[in-house]
Amino acid sequence: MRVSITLSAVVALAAALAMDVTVPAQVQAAGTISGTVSFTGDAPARRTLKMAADPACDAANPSGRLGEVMVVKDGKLANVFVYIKEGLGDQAFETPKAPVVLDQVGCMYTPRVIGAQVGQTIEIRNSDATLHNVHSLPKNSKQFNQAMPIKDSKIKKKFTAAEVMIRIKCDVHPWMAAYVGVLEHPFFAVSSEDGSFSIANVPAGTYTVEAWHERLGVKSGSVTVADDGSATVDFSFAPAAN
Ligand SMILES: [Cu+2]
Repeated sequence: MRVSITLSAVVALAAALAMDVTVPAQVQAAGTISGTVSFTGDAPARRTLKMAADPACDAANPSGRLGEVMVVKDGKLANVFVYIKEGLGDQAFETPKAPVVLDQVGCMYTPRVIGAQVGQTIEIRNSDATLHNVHSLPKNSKQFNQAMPIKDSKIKKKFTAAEVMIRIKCDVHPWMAAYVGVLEHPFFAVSSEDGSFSIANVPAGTYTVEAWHERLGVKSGSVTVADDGSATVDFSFAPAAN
């Protein structure tokens, strides 16, 4: 079979490859840490948020909207930030050029929990036709407090120091909250609705892994990752003590 291809197509292909096929150094030892986050006991009922103070928010959620502080389904807990806390030593990791996106959709932060590296751009979007005021509350980086009145607008922010976690709130809508875990490295994940998480490209080593939940606090586990190996660590949270 003979394939005909123009020179310009070859040049374009080469340029595309040169731009996109950058392999991070840590891929050489691509281990994985994965597991499941469980919740034991009775899950508290999720209440419907009262958004009537802003008719635009109400209109964006015609069937109501449940609070997201405790998202438990079949005994599994979502929105848990899981990350390597100790064991990486003094290895340095490049800051990703791609931004982490935090959107405001239907007057809710989406997603509620994200991770970013120190210095990585966090692109905050407003997909709503109403005013949001994004107010970050870090202890180790500078705060920002910025109004976003325009639908489909974006702002770019970064945090300059590691911190687990940084709360972000909206000064217009008191129910809005998001949490950002800022780390010196890329080894973090957030549990899905089925409680699962997976942290990729982990170098071989023994690590302390921490799981953080906004209401239930932190749990800690230990895990050893072999070269190209996968390791499992599960976490179980109990109802918060009153
Ligand atoms: Cu808001």
